[in-house]
Amino acid sequence: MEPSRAPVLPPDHLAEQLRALLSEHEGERHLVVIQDFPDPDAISCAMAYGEIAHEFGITSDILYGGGISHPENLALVNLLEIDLVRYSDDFPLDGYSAAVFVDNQGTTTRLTDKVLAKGIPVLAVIDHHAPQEGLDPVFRDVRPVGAAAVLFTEYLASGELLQLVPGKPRHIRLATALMHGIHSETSGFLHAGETEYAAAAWLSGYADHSLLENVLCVQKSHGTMDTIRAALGERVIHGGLSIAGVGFVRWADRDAIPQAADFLLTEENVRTAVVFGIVDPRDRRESVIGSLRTSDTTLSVDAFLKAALGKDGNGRYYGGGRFRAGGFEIDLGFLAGFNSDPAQRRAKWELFERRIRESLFAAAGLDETASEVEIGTRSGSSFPDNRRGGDAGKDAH
Ligand SMILES: [Mn+2]
Repeated sequence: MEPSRAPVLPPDHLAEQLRALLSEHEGERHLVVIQDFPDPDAISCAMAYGEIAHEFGITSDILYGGGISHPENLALVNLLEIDLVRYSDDFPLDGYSAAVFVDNQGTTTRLTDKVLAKGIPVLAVIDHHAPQEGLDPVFRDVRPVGAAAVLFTEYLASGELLQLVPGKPRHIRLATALMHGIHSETSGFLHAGETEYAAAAWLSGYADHSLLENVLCVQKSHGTMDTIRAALGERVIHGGLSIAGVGFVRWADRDAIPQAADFLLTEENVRTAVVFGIVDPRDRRESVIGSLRTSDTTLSVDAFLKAALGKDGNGRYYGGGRFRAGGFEIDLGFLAGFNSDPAQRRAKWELFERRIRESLFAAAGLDETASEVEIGTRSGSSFPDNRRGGDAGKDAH
């Protein structure tokens, strides 16, 4: 008996709809907007849109507003020769006929307002996160699959938009990138289901597996190792929840925070891990950035982080998430900015560390005093209740 196979095809003639739409836009120049801190899923989707659009004589530029520091992501970009453009204020937004948002719906990129202000029409939103308002695209494909790369794999498998040719270098790189996107977004297929496996199986006919190995086997930087060591030393575990404040983290080592959370999650009896630190970006304000990872399938990460950390003064939640992963960003507001006095830096850190840790344990319904591990000196409960800090964003790192 033939085993049943999940068809690698998008539902509702979405591929045909996209083909019809792109045919109407032949010869244009499009902007592909990805999240501020692009991950392999986002990068591979942007690459896939570029290749598909190319078939319609459309040129596209991939734009992001933050940074790429995760070594694996840098390896992906370098080894697969992907052109990404980091937005700066002198980037010319003129001359684009349309913008598309892939692996996001405009809420995890600071470029959305700039694109809308420039009057660039939003042609497509292709994403797998929970549906969000704010953009009104001509084409919308938002489905809860394990990676946005699955959606693009389905478009390719349909044969409606672009026929992949085995052995063609551009297509090898694209299939390898999408495979990496699915691999990374499902934690190495640990959280993959039939749909994700079927997409990966289809891609395996075109991908270069030794190239994928090169992307995956990147050593961790010294900064990442230091952050993981700090997380191990500072972690407080109670009721399966492991929380670690790692202090000040260099901008270049920002992606060490999710990697440290991944690492803490591997400890026995830990079901959820949260790691956070103060990051001082060069072009944005100093903020607390945190990552949550969980193996608890019953935990709604999004609801948990929203309940724990609340909203900023503009009504935006400090945190949010998706299945098994989430992140938060809390602007330091008036306390932002470098101070060379170690005592002041320490006091600032302790203020935020305590407040965030207490909020997380409280939202989890846990009384942390039962298992508290002392971290430095704390000066009682005289901290101000200041949770409103300005322009905080959220992204699922
Ligand atoms: Mn994604």
